[in-house]
Amino acid sequence: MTTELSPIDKAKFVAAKKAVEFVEDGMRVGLGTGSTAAWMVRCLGERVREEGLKIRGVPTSTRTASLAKEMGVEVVSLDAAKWLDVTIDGADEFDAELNLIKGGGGALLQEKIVATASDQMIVITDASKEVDTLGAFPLPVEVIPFGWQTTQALIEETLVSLDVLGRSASLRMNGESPYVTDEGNHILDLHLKRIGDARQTAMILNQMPGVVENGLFIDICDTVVIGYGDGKAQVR
Ligand code: ABF
Repeated sequence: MTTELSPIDKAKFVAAKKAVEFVEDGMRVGLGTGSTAAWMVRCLGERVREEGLKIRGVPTSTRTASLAKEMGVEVVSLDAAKWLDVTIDGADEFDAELNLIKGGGGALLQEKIVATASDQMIVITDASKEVDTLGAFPLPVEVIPFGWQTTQALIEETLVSLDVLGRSASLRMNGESPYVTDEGNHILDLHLKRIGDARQTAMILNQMPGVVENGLFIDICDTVVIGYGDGKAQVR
């Protein structure tokens, strides 16, 4: 399965493969979004088909829901599952405290709801996403379409008082049109370069009326599985 993969894809695959070892029969599993999470869904599907593993998966996007069904993983809604044993998802950045930036794939809202409703969140990643301080990756913020430019202006104005280096926000596009999330919202990518106080930044952003959620995951992730191109994986 891995012979023809590039080193980066192999790293993602081995992280995913290692992480699905944490999944046990009968578990309710949050299924993340993104290319690394897609490997995890494929690996879970393999265990379902080959070992008869019985799980219920709660996808964090329509993309993941389609892939899970294709792979033979039973899909249920979060409300049907009520609470999850574990969520396995990718990330855009993680630091030494296992705080994260997520949402580059546009699914941060469902990802945060699902991860927060889980006993355990495992992040799967390659080593390139580890940082000393979060913020080089643009921070995604999901905003409602109504008055999004006013919300953008308010965010930019507020950033002046926060411990961040960059202060601009751009509307995420999908070709010529604004990107639309699964919940019908838009995404502003905040170019902060360095987020000195991630907890405060997350709190202040979420106090703004037009903001639905931000991509800072603080104290949510319990474990990070880092995959490497040589086929090794490290659990932290
Ligand atoms: C999701 O997918 C996101 O929260 C994150 O933005 C992205 C990571 O994508 P990939 O695994 O493709 O790098 O987990």
